[in-house]
Amino acid sequence: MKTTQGFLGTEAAAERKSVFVLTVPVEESTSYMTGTAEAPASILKASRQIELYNFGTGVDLEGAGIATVDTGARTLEELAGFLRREREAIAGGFHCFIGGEHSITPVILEEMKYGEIGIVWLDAHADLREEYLGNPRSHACAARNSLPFGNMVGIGIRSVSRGEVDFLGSSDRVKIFERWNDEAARAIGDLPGRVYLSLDFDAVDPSLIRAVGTPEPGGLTWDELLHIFDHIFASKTVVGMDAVELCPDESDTASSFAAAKAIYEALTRVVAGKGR
Ligand SMILES: [Mn+2]
Repeated sequence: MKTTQGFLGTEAAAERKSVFVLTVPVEESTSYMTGTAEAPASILKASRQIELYNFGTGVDLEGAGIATVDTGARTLEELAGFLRREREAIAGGFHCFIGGEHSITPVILEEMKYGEIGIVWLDAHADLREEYLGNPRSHACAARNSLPFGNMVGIGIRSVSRGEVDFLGSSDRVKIFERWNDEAARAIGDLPGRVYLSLDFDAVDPSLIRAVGTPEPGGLTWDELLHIFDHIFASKTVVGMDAVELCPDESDTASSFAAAKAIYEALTRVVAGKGR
């Protein structure tokens, strides 16, 4: 397992790795705009422009022990293989996986074996299809395929198929909300004490992050995203997270920067002692 200078330009000392940022450039089933395999590199590059001192929270990430690991995984099979080999090596820290497409999440949940968890799913789309374009492991099925690992609360979701509405009506394992509100907060409260956070960047309004595969207007504001992080990290033990589906565009540095900053805001809360 090779660590390099990476997220935020930091390099963790060998003895102190509290956070593993793992890059996962998997792109197998993208259905609209392509390029999410380039997201980890674009996010790492943008992250080097972020101040290590977080003015909003007062937390300083200097020396926090953030190790960036290139999984080298281009396919879901390669990701599963990497996690089987390296799970023990990264078990001591918090995991933040940077995709790549959303189909990586159920593979992570299966291989990391987090035990009893709830799942917080920030996304524009329900991702609850049984199969999409003939592919049961498509990004459009990622939430459905994650349900065996824990009950789920989806937030920011504003694009749902008729079939998914029927499934939601028949399942007590998943609740979805278009906005972040008291009802959504209560639903998170009903999840187990340990949760996994999956952030699809299209959950955020495209006025903030436009470079995604399927941009949907009307998403979460920046303040709402930070409130969700505050709520989850304060009220739950977050066992790990992923951040997926950016499709970087060289002419749109704001999207890559906002994506990097969103990850930074979450990791700030981990380092502040509100993670696992
Ligand atoms: Mn998604």
